[in-house]
Amino acid sequence: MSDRIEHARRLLADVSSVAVLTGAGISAESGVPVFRGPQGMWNNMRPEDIATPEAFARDPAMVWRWYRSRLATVRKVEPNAGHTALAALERRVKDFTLATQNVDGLHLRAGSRNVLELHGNIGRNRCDRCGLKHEAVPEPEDAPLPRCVECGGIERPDVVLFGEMLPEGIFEEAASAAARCQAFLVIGTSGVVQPAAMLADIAAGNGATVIEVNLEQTPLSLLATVTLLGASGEILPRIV
Ligand code: BV8
Ligand code: ZN
Repeated sequence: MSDRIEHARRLLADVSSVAVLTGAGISAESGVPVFRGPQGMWNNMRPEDIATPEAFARDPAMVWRWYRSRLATVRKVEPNAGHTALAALERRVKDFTLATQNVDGLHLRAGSRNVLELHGNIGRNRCDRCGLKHEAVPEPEDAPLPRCVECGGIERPDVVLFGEMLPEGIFEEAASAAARCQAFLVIGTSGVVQPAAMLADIAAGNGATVIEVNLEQTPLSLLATVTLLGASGEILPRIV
């Protein structure tokens, strides 16, 4: 592993443009459960049943129970060494973009600046009727549905559910960063969710060096110049 770490360090040494895609795996060591895989939280429920607008329309209380429990977890945890390593890398690289699929806000809390939250942020509520957003407040899982102070509409977590478009312009900005970067880091993602995973294809297609950090091989490993198998909280500080 150490020669792979050395290889990754060399690949990162003199680049001036870096783009990063992170997934749930980078927050696992902070104590935020991942979605898929052995400890995946989606092993006992299907994303299509919970994280979809249809599920929210059918049973908003059920969706809120899930998101409220996740928000409670996110508020209790801290960024880990993987998050802080990426914030340190950003300070060293002229052109740095971090696109995350995570909705836990941990990259921002770790000090990362140019963060594109592809799937939104669980720390914000959004009115399903008028779109008004505000900071989410922790509530018991079975509290009444949150209502918008402006129009009385039901509020939802400000996240992108399956079948929904990503926030306006966010993916385009991430795609142009992936297209111009010299090095693309893909960290802690199973690479199954689109269009996020496509960012790795865009980077590789434009000749970028792709460095993957994950516990396991993923469909994106085929694109990687080097795949470092292990925990991102241990590996990232060593390559940054
Ligand atoms: C869109 C909500 C439509 C917020 C999420 C076929 C059938 C049906 C649908 C589709 C299809 N093909 C494509 C689609 C569309 C769908 C999709 O991609 N489905 C997949 C599942 C097949 N995509 C969408 O619907 C997107 N919208 O396409 O719009 C459209 C298009 C045009 C016009 C109109 C409409 C919206 C996608 C966003 C969905 N919302 N979440 C929330 O609650 O979080 S996605 C959800 O999965 C999370 O955001 C999560 O981040 C994301 C991806 O998961 P990962 O981050 O990769 O996490 P995972 O657990 O899977 O993997 C963790 C990895 O880390 C593992 O590999 C593990 O080994 C590793 N790991 C663990 N610990 C560590 C580690 N690595 C390193 N260190 C560790 N310590
Ligand atoms: Zn409203």
